[in-house]
Amino acid sequence: EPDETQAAFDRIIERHDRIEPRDAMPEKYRATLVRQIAQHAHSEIIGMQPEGNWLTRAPSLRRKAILLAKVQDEAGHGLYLYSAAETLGVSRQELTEKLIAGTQKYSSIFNYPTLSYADVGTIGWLVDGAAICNQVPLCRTSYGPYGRSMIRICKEESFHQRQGYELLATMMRGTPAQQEMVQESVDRFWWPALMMFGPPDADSPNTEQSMAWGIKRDTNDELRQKFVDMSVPQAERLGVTLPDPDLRWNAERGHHDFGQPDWDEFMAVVKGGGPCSAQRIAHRRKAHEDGAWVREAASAYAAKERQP
Ligand code: FAQ
Repeated sequence: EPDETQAAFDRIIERHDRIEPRDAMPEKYRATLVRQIAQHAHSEIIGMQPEGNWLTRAPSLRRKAILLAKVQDEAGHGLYLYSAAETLGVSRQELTEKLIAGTQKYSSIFNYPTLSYADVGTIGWLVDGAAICNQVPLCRTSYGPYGRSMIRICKEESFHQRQGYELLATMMRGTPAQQEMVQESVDRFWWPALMMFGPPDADSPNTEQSMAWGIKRDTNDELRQKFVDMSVPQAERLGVTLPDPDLRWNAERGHHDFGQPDWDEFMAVVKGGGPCSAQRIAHRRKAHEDGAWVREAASAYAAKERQP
């Protein structure tokens, strides 16, 4: 019987069709999805902090309203993703506890500080830009609930990316001090943005199996290349320089050649040694603990409602 179950699963994967929550699936497939979806959900939730840092200091009411809406969208993305993970038999509570305990990861990018208001624009342009590059193909991932959650998330991320680009374009039409602020921000975020795609394929332990299962549709290096190719003309249009002396068009390949991020820095950040890692987790822990009474009250109310 287990062989038959495996064969049914393999047939669905071969057809590029969807695995749904009630379908039988290998335990490792389920565990890989829980790992990736939880990491993705945690990224959205932790990702609210760097930009949230500027909510009270946005330069106008309009910019404040935009930023508030964007940060709220990220909370929504986190919740859709926790719901997708719950279809695999894990609870949001359990995943949050693992995040706080440091046994589950979130994207390296959110361990860097937001030092100037231009960072709000750069995060929209480059971080949401990288997120879209990575997530559009995930709309076709083999696990149904994950793929479906990606559709709306990608629409919102595209809007976020344009918002960031528009903010930077406005600053680039401003004073020399504003232009310098944008360039300084792009200099800090470019390399961490490239790291978002994960280690080079040769050092990526999960890519091969995740591609075979149709969880990932492209490799880390393929998506990184796509992101560089997409960002170069946008940088030119903005009038900013990308801080990579090796960046140039390669007519033979039909792609840009580019330098490598500092992979030792990446590994250190992934292991919890990023400049803001401790602060991000401490903040999340406090919010979770402060919210305990709300969860208790909601459960008590639900129990009362269930009584005949
Ligand atoms: N940071 O073998 P691989 C957003 C880990 S966008 C931290 O290549 P995989 C939107 C990896 O987990 C950001 N850890 O792994 C937003 C693995 O460790 P493990 C979220 C990383 O899974 C914008 C180990 O390294 N997006 O939030 C990173 O096949 C603005 C080996 O790596 C997603 O999560 C990293 N950058 O490929 C929000 C997208 N890279 O788990 C707010 C979905 C790798 O074995 C503001 N995820 N690691 O202990 C994916 O596509 C994949 O999981 C990858 C990694 C591509 C990230």
